[in-house]
Amino acid sequence: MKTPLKDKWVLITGASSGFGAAAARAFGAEGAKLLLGARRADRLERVAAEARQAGTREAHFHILDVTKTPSVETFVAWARGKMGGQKNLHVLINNAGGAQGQDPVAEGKDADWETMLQTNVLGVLRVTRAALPLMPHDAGASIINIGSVAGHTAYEGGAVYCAAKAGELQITRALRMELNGTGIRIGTVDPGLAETEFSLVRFKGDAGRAEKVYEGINALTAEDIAEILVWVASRPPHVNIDELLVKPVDQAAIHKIYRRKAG
Ligand code: NDP
Ligand code: 8X3
Repeated sequence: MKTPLKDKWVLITGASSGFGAAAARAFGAEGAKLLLGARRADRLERVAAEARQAGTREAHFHILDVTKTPSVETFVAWARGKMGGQKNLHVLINNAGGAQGQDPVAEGKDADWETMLQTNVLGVLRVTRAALPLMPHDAGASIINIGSVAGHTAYEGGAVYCAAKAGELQITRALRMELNGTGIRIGTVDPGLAETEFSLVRFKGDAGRAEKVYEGINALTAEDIAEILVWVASRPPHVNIDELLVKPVDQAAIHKIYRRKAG
């Protein structure tokens, strides 16, 4: 039997845009109760309103910076308060992250490297460590980490982002073993090219360069991934989706991309 999501608490990091925002709307449509975090409060407020419109009675948000342990601890303490102090967190989605720049290592910037490792690797560790004590055992609870095709295959200019997502994959695998016997499920959903704000952030606001990444292809959408996240969390409690690689049909491999000509 499917694991119901109605009235279950779902915590989503990086809920202010892209996959996280779409996940908030999708879990909201299932009637889940939402705890949303990211750095941009104005965007979170808008997403929480959209999630309520989609169907949930409860969509709460709070500032979160996953690169800072005190921010993560404050956020999780807030989340515990919203849940009435109960050990009631049913789904944790570690989604906050992204890439910074696409420089070869020889021209890499310390700040870019540090941000990528802080968000995609240490952020996942910090949030998971803080949230695990809020997750019930043997009740079909799930942790879903967002990885990437980049964690499976390297590409030029992607050394640190690929290393970070490979790190996320290995953290997920280690946790899968550490959690064995608790009934808490854990897995990673690893998308290929998806048109969100990912490339705009990577290229620091250069919209033209960001658009080129998706030119001529039918990229994944944030909604495609959100639908998969709902599916993963709602499998029967004895079913663990360990690792799911999801690519647009136009992306057969990291560099093997079919692009339609304009016009
Ligand atoms: P977006 O840029 O649209 O969303 C990224 C989200 O992460 C935003 O909500 C942002 O919120 C949040 N975030 C970034 N840094 C922090 C931080 N320090 N603390 C808290 N939140 C943070 O991109 P996507 O939706 O595409 O990205 C979501 C995840 O999916 C990332 O982990 C990314 O690496 C991964 N991914 C993306 C793919 C793609 O092609 N789009 C493919 C595979 C994986 P804010 O700025 O408000 O803090
Ligand atoms: C994002 C996918 O190929 O741009 O994780 O690195 S890619």
